[in-house]
Amino acid sequence: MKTSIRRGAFVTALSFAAAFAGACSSDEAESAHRQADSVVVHEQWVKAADSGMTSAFAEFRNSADTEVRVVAASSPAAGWAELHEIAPGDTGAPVMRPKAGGFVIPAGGTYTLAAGGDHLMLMDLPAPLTPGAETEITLEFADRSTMTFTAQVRDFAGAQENYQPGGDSADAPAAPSTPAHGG
Ligand SMILES: [Cu+2]
Repeated sequence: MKTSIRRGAFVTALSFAAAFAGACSSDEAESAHRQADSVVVHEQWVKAADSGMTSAFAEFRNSADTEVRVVAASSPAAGWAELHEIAPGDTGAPVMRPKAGGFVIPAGGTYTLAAGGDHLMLMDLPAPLTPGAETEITLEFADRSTMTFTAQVRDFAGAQENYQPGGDSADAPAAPSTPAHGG
């Protein structure tokens, strides 16, 4: 698939970085390099859905020598979006929920979003997403840089996990270990 990536808000991010550079010494800002600039996306697609919510999947590759962190996502195809993981729920059955800390793409490494695992959740769809259509998805990184890519909508029967809204996962008891959930 041809990959289409647009770097968003470049001028805004530059001026933000300039204002930031003098005062901040955190790991996330130690380099003037924007996190979004070191990431490319492959194999991106969205599960077709008539309404409600659906999942988006992709593989991200980070060419930088430091990790980068995806902290938020948005899409014109969704009222809002979340970064999700799949984990054992209260009953032991797998549920999906917001992933604490976002998606960390290791230095020089990849991070894969796939059915049965981490994914982008597109919620409150304003219109059906039909197979063959395309939509844009924008990722925001920990340094507030952004990247936008185009993903194709595909028919897919999997990725049917129940949604368990987040907010208290940090306080939850340790989940029992379970075999990897296929999907
Ligand atoms: Cu989800």
